[in-house]
Amino acid sequence: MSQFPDGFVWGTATSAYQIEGAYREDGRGLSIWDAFCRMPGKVLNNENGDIACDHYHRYAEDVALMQTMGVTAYRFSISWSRLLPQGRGQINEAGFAFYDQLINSLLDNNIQPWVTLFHWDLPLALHLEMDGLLNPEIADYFAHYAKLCFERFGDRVKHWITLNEAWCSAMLGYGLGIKAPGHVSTVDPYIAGHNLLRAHGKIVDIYRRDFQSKQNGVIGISNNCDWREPKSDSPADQAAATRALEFFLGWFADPVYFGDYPESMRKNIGDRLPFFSDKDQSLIKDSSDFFGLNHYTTMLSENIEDEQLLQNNIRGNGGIAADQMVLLSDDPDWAKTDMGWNIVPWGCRKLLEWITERYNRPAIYITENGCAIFDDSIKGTINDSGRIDFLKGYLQEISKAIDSGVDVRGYFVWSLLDNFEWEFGYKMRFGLHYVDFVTGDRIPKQSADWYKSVIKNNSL
Ligand code: GBH
Repeated sequence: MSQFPDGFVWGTATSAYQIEGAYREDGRGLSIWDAFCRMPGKVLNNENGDIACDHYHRYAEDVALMQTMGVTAYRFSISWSRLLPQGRGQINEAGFAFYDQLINSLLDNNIQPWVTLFHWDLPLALHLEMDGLLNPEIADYFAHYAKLCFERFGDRVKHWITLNEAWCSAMLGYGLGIKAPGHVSTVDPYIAGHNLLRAHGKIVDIYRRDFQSKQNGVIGISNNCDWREPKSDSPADQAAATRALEFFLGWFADPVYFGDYPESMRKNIGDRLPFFSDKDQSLIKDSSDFFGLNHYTTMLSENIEDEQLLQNNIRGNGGIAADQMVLLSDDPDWAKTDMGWNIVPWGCRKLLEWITERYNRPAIYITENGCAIFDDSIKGTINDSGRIDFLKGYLQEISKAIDSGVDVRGYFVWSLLDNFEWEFGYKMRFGLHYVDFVTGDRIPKQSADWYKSVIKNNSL
């Protein structure tokens, strides 16, 4: 049996574009995802988030689902262009009203709101008018938007996450172009990532200077990282695995904990990797009250210098294989989810131990973990034993990590609902609840019931 510490936070997570819908209602402005989805061929079946789970209209029902499971926290993101349709300037009161209602309804049900300010949906106007994340000034607009959120919601919201998975915005949005805005480059991911870190630093500075002491909340960043296991015992492969983790998690966590990018990145990327000004550095270093981690899978890492092989090794590293000089692969014995992602629970433990060691034992919240897995629907009940096995396996390893001294304080299942899974459209279902996208009906899967008992017992 795995017993979790007292006060362990049990939650679920979603993001605005993936669930809200109501994309043109009540004054919402467009985001880069609204535009990206309209480019034929970018999203499976050319689907989009116009309606998604219609959470904008059905939020009360969704809060009730969480209340039934007994979660103590809900992580959702705010749609920037719902509050500021142009990303700056004119504000949209209807947008604030929506989040006020959602937050109040969560609190009425004893569920703590964990708010992500940016989960990839940059206002389209900022992208078109000023080049989005490539323009250094974007950090000021992030800061302005964040300040409005603290002013309006900070009396009730005590947990803030500045950015979700900056790695994905930078690498998949500005490198491979498989996520919005669909930009392809080997230089720009590093610029986009740099400006995201600068934005994060400014946002945290504002919160700490003007709000934290009055509002008594915490603020941090959530980074994603898949575990990298050396393919062999050779020192070269061991070093390759470390390098792969530095290029993945170190890219964003090293600046936040140490004030600069990992040495290995400087060495391999050269002058394509920007430098922090002293001012930026002082804002970014020590800018997270907790370590937010999104974790999904594991791959093997092999040291390799053949450019050609590396150029084609896109999966798992977003096309920067040639910068890392790491070839990623799968162990054929590993089972996979519907996404084709390897199911390797011990990889999660090793990653937690790696973080603990490298960043000097931070308080870690796993702000996302979950899977898309075949759901067998029989007479109105959804049998997703595969998901239960997945979550159980990962939670067991998390519990082992805690026993060995890793400070994990909470866990959020991705996701509360089946939702718009970005470039995979509605095909990939990550939810604890099944969503019928024709009627909008929600049906709890067996995993929702199972999660309820885990929460109730605070143990597996
Ligand atoms: C998260 O990203 C997002 O925050 C969330 O919005 C999304 O819905 C959810 O996960 C599910 O996708 O193909 O073997 O190379 C996930 C980040 C980064 C995890 C890439 C898997 C690639 C595995 N992902 N990684 S592989």
